[in-house]
Amino acid sequence: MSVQSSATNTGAARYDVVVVGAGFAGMYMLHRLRGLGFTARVYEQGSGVGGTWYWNRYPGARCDVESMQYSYSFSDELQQQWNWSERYAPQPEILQYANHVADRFDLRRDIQFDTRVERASFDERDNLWSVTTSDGKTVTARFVVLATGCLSNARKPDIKGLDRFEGKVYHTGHWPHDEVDFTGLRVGVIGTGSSGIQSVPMIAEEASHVTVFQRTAQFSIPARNAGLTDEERNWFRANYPEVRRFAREQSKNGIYTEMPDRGALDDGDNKRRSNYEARWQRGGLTFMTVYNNLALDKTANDTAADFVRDKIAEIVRDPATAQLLQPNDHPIGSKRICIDTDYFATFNRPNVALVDIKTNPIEEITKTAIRTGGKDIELDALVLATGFDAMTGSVAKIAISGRGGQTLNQKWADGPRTYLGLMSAGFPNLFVITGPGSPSVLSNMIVSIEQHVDWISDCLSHMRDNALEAMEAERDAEDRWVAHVNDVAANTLYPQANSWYMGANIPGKPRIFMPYIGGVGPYRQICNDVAARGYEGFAMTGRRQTQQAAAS
Ligand code: NA7
Repeated sequence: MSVQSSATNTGAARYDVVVVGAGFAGMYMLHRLRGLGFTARVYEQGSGVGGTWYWNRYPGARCDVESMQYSYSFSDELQQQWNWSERYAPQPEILQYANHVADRFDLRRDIQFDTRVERASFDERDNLWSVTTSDGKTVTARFVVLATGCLSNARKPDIKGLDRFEGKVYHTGHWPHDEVDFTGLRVGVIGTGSSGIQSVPMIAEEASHVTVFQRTAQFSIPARNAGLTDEERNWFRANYPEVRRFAREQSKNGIYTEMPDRGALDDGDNKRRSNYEARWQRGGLTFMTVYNNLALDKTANDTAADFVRDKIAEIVRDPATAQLLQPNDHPIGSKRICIDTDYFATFNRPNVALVDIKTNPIEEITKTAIRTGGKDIELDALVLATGFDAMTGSVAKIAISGRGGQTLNQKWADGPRTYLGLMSAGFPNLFVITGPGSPSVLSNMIVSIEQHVDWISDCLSHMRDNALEAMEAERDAEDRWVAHVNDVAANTLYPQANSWYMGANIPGKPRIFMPYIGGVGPYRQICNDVAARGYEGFAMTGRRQTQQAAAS
């Protein structure tokens, strides 16, 4: 492969790599490509960098991984110098960080904003992708990297009458950039996943009344968010080599924390309760790593679920509301656990009501109200905290055609199929970052992003060094990987929940457990071993072989 200049005399600009998306994945991909001397163009539909943090601006939006760990590790200067202000960074600060990275590494000059990639087609004769964007232009590239994000495709629910509602309607995943003021308004919030749970307490402080429409009660752990002290920041800065090494190589979820060495049933009731209490007081996602079998053994899981249900009953004063808020239809952790600030306590406020739409589904939305159980609840504004077409939704919006004109949507009609979550057979030179079949959303995303970007970067260098110009997942390797991903998931409690991990939140979407649950450390080792064995399971060809194949 030769490094191309960014414009050729054929008219269409030509790049080594087109990257789709300028979130944390796209930005780091661009940085690495530049460092290796590849030409690259990034297309981003938003007007700025940050991806999911650009779109998710709802009140209370915050990362559920601690700031000192939800940050890039590729530049030691950056991680030593950036000052996170809180234990869990709020969305504006994460976006500020993304902008800082874009400026610091001078990324913007290769990013075209306000531009969607509409189509990408692979030309088998020349091993080139043709990429058409929403401004009507087409460029060519040897490689395309989909850095489109897992939680970027906000989903508007199909609720009868929604378009008829005359008040303002907001989606948490597509929040306006201007200030939204709920003062004095009666607000309805549909959805009680992470976005609903983070935003309800904030909206309740402003609105005259909030009605929360709950289909599924969720497990949520207090964040215990607080300002970071210098001492805490400095501890991380001094220990980053080990923190990052552990997160990458040893952890399951890309987070530096204790690794549990015993199961929940190995302890007696009192000891177990005091362990859960300690984690509840500490706050955050590590509640789920107090024991090593909470995701595997239902009886063990029940002990943690019961603990949280008891906490809800202690916090919420009205017994009927408390009971409704207690999740009882899925194991704790099998839907992404939420991290909140005063979510359950918010239901003690006189201006907050909970409506059970599992028993009484929303019948329709009228011009001024939501009708459920034959009753109209009058509202001035509506917040849809209804989630995303996760993991595959943003990819599916692009018309991608590979070998023989097959589209990726056709190939993935029964669920996504990838080898290592990185490539899909029949789509040469097309990489996905944190795609289905990789740890992705089950992990600290930045750790997984950096691993994929580094692997892809090494792979492209290898191809250039060996005059290779096409690479493709082999179907056998892909089939084996898909079977492995399914087997690992089947041994856990995860498939027991109707979660977005399973595609269950989108009517008609195939039910397949999409992320790889084998753990960040083991997964990295598998990817490294594949590369060390000459990219085992991938077919790599040079120009001459391609021409011979085309001629025969
Ligand atoms: P989630 O976690 O997918 O939550 C969406 C919520 O909206 C959930 O409570 C859904 O209930 C509910 N929902 C979705 N569609 C409907 C309809 N049609 N009617 C009623 N209720 C509905 O999205 P979030 O944005 O909160 O969080 C996504 C991730 O972002 C999160 O996991 C973190 O990783 C960050 P359901 O549970 O499907 O019954």
